[in-house]
Amino acid sequence: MSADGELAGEQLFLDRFPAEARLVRATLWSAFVALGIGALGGLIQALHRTGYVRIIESADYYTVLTLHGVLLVISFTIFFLVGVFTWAMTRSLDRPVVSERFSWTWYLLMVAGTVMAGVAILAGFVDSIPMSADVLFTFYAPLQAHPLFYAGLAVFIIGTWMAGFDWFRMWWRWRSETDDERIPLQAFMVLTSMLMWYIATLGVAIEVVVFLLPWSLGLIEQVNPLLTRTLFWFFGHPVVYFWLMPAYLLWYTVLPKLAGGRLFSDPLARVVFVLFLLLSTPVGIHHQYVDPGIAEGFKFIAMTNTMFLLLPSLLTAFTVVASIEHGARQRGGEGYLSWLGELPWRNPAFTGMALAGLMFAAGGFSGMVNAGMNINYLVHNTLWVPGHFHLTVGTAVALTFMAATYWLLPQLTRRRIYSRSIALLQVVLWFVGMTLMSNAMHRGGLIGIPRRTAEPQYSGFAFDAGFSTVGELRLQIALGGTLLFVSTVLFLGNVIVSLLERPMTGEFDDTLPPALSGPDDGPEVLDNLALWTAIALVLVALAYGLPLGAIVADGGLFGPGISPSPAWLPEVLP
Ligand code: HAS
Ligand code: CU
Repeated sequence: MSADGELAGEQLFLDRFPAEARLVRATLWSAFVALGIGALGGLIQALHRTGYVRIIESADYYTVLTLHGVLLVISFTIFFLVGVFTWAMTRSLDRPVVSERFSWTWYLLMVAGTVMAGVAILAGFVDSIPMSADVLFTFYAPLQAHPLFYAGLAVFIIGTWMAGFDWFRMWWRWRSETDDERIPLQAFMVLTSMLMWYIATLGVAIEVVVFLLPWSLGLIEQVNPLLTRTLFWFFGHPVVYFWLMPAYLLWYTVLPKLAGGRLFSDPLARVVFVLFLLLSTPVGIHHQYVDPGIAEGFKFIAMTNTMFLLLPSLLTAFTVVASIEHGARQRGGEGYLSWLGELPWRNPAFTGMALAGLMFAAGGFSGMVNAGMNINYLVHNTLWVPGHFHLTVGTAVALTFMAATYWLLPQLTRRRIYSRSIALLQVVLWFVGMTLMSNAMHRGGLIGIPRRTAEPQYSGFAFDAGFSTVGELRLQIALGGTLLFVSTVLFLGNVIVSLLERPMTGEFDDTLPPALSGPDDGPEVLDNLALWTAIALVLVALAYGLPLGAIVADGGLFGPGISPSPAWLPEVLP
């Protein structure tokens, strides 16, 4: 075994670790169920908002939007990533999970949490059930959901914490047997992502358990909305890197192999993950530039931290593209750019991930625009922001996960993908659909079209302020959204039909080559997880201590609060 935990020329993952393969399959199937339902919600919304097809009442728009958001950005992404992380830990440490029973426990908790939250959301469609959770995936006060929704979230998050503990235990066991070896790269990526997640979820755990759940149960009368918003964004920014880091894990460790090459630099990859651990959390206030009640200075600090946080992604762009180029040159590619033609574009796993990376370059750019305090005022709460996150989580992450499925499926099920051509068409359709939809969303945002509304037109206000006609943007959004839905159906259909195929015979090469510049080329301190965690905690305390203190001092821990019921209106308004 190499330092990177690579096993050359051995059996499939499924043969070496049957129990772990079963668990990973379960997490992936759960992710795909969430993807299917969530995507349907997306189609309904895109057609409703643009006015082409309206099968729901506008009053139900937020129920659909919450279903779409929660199922896709919380259930689909996180179920998929716990599968990738389990796969990556097992294969890179070359050892099974410590206790299968424990692993299935966290998986079942995550399922239970999703079902609880899902039932609370779906109940919103049925008027006779006095339950709803139309609070969107940004579930802060003053919107209030049924307690079942918050309880489901809490159970789900506890499941992810236990999953992280599972992987740490694997690593501790490995460590006790191999004293001076560097942590294999994939394991390093999983552990740093989880440390980041533990810090980030402190915010949402306090928000939900101390404030929102007791409030929705009626145990406390009111909450401080700004406090719950701030605690939400304490988690709400780093969660985006929790989705992104597994995609990066795949770009760093699988994509170079698919391109026919090797990762350019292992130490650089470690630096990137350490930077995410350090910087992901102390930036959350960049979602609150327009919130009154947070001093401008704190917002400025969040902006500065955000600009530093661009660094790991810029490093990734360099390292991953360099690795791909190395692959192309290994395959005979030459010239400044003509090597691009030598890449394995017929391989859907490669093409999907490469297109996801290309789109992320655009999504990263719109993120930089969001992050600038003054430009943010222009785009905040407009359609620009959904444009941004459909490129990031909706493509960099989602398309990478779908493309990775084409590579993981044979290792996990011994079934070949039913149709590589359909798979190729699927990833290209996603790219085209998203180009149309996100481009129109960004442009719509710039001319002032708001986000989060079923009726984006205000009477007496023309949005087409010289940019383009609103009609053209509407058409692009509806068409793009429809293509994305078709792409999802092709993906799920292809995967399901693959499972009905006969088990494959012959070789499937699931080994991963070591990096060109290996871990020993970097300083050992990179692997000092305790040190990086301590620094990360200090940075969080510095970024959040004073703002949170000021919010509590001004507005009280549990008040003044705003009740969601209209009954308070006459008291507050003159
Ligand atoms: Fe963001 C809002 C700033 C990245 C997700 N973001 C959101 C929301 C979501 C989201 C969901 O500062 C909306 C939340 C809500 O509902 O209100 N975001 C940033 C910045 C980055 C960023 C600075 N966001 C992400 C990622 C997400 C995500 C990643 C999900 C996964 N975002 C913001 C801000 C807001 C915001 C403000 C608030 C807006 C508002 O007003 O409400 C950066 O991390 C981006 C860095 C990225 C780059 C790109 C590097 C390029 C790479 C590509 C390499 C190419 C390859 C292909 C591999 C600098 C790595 C090679 C292929 C070949 C063929 C060669
Ligand atoms: Cu953010």
